[in-house]
Amino acid sequence: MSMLQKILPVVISLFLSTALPACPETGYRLWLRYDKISDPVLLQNYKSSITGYVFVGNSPTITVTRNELKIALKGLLDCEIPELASPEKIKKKSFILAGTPSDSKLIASLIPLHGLAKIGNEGFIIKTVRFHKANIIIITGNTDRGVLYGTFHFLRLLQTHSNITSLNILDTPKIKIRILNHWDNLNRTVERGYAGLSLWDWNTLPDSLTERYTDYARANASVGINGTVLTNVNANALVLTTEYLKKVAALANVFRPYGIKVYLTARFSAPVEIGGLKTADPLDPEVASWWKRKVAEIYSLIPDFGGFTVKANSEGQPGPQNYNRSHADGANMLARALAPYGGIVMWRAFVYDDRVPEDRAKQAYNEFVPLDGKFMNNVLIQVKNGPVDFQPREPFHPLFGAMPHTNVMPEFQITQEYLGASVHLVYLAPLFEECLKSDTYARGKESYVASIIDGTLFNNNLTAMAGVSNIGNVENWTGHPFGQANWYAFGRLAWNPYENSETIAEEWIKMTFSNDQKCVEGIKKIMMNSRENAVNYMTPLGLHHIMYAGHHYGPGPWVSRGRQDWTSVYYHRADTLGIGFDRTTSGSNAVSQYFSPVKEIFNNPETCPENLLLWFHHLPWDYKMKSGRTLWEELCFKYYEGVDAVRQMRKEWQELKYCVDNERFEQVSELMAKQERDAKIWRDGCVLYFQTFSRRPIPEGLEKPEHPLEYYINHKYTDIPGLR
Ligand code: GCW
Repeated sequence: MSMLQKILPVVISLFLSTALPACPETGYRLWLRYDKISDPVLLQNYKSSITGYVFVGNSPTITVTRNELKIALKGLLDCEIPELASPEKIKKKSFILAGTPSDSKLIASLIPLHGLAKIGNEGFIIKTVRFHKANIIIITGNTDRGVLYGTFHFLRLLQTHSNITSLNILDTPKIKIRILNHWDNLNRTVERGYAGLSLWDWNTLPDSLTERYTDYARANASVGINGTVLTNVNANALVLTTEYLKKVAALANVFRPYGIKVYLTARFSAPVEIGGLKTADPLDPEVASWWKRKVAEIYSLIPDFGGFTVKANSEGQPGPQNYNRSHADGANMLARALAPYGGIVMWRAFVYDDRVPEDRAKQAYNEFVPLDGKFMNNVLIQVKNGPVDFQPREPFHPLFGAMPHTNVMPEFQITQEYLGASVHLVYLAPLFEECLKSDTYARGKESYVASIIDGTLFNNNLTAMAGVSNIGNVENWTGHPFGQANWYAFGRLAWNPYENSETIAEEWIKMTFSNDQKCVEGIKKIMMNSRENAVNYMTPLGLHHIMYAGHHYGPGPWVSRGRQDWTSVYYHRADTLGIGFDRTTSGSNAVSQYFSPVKEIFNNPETCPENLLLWFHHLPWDYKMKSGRTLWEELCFKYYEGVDAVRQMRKEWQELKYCVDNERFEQVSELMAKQERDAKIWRDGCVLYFQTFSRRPIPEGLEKPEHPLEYYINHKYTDIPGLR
């Protein structure tokens, strides 16, 4: 055999193995990819630090945690890491020991009590301890759930290529209930959902439990989410019937080991609709006892059921006001039924009258502040981040800080109803962070929204944070690959509302795309700019609620028909003199709902942040901005800046091709092209429309809109997901 004959098969097989494409990337694995550590030195280092692992305890939570670690290590370290027997007998030099001190004497002896005292029942400690010439990485908590969160944290350290040589981490969530709100209907459509159908396949439940339910729970647990409201706040009472409750129970069983409790939306009129009663009046004893029986039934099927989320007397939903009762009457009646089981009520403050358009931004405050102190301890008032409705930018909701004797929780929208659906790349953590870090001055300086909702400012024991989910049954969960970052970031901020969106972005990028420093920086730049860009091409300078009627995807500043406070003209109030909603003391006086000095700052156009200017002020077109431009010019510049930034982002993305797999690279490239197209529609439609009032030219040097205004007014969207 010649030399060539000998080596040919080897060459061919080598060629084949390198030429074979890797499995196509679907995005299904989210940030829990567990691919082999790309840096060989680090890989070696990790391998020598983790030569085995041992878990103590045998609860379902410990079982799934052990399994997660096992799968993750196999992927990350590219070898089977052995599970070891009892830790005392281990001869290995370096291994992981995970479990609670009550399940392991060794852990109890190595972890100081004062540490454990600090971490409550969901926190964890990760500590490298020297023991008989061995280095043990201890992952522990007071409960198995702490061990679960600690394990995910440890895996994140590996996934983000962190140093694990001498660990000493103590972490505990600052908020008790970290919960997703699914606006999922029983027919599997998802209100404001842009990622396919609902994950919950009611037709095949309770018998068929697909892997996806487990993966959903894993993903949530990995970021500390511990609750899920399965159904839409525009609720269907049917979910409370026995047949559906059995289906809910089946999901609860899947989620339980991952520390996730199930909650449902309670339709206020359920006693009439499914209970056969004549009324749903919360003060009627029969109604109260119907709910008590219903709640008892729920707990007989789901012993750790979390409670109810309720949208009442809002946008046509039934509620206590139908019977001349207050929100407190309604919430407390449900809370009384849930209290014996430890259940809670999350009662939404997203209310506005369907008759009187008193400035809509003021109505939740007006209705709820008089009820402060009247809600039971197991009730939380769930308040949207801003006073109107999840707009690209709003000031923080004035209810934060205004109900010191009530549990108040924020609700953020992860699904991008007003921010480009699953087409636009918009990293939302900066929006969430902006709200959480707003200083309300409720108790003087440094009364941050975060310190209200984490219970520290007013000493609340019950704390929560909700996010309206962007998840559906499409393969990659969120439609846009970057939508995953918003789910991730919500979880991380619910765990710690003081966290920075930039840090969170960095973690997510490393886990989801690459640890290559240039790549991380490049993607991070795109993400960190993305929200401001969207604000610029949609609603700069404090404009709001000027979107397309119905689906809310594109611009619609011309929308003027129908209920006044659902139109755009109600909000932007443009006329030949100027633009903006006067909410000052001489206007709707919404500023009065804020504490001093916030109200004075907002009240004065000179001190009002420019990015909220037209939220609070109606100003002449020639009003001088800080840049020296007139308001009209500035408005144009902002709109143009927004589109330019999308173009820039597209260029930056192209430069990242080298570090992103083909599938996601192409998918994002295509989406960005659409985003640019539609950002331009936003810009041109709005600028041309406002120009009909300002009667001023588009400033020199800015490109002319492609079409006349009529084109934008008549434009129909045909290729946007989830539009109905
Ligand atoms: O933002 C609006 C949405 C409605 C939604 C409502 C709410 C679930 O347009 O689709 O209804 O808010 O938050 O209740």
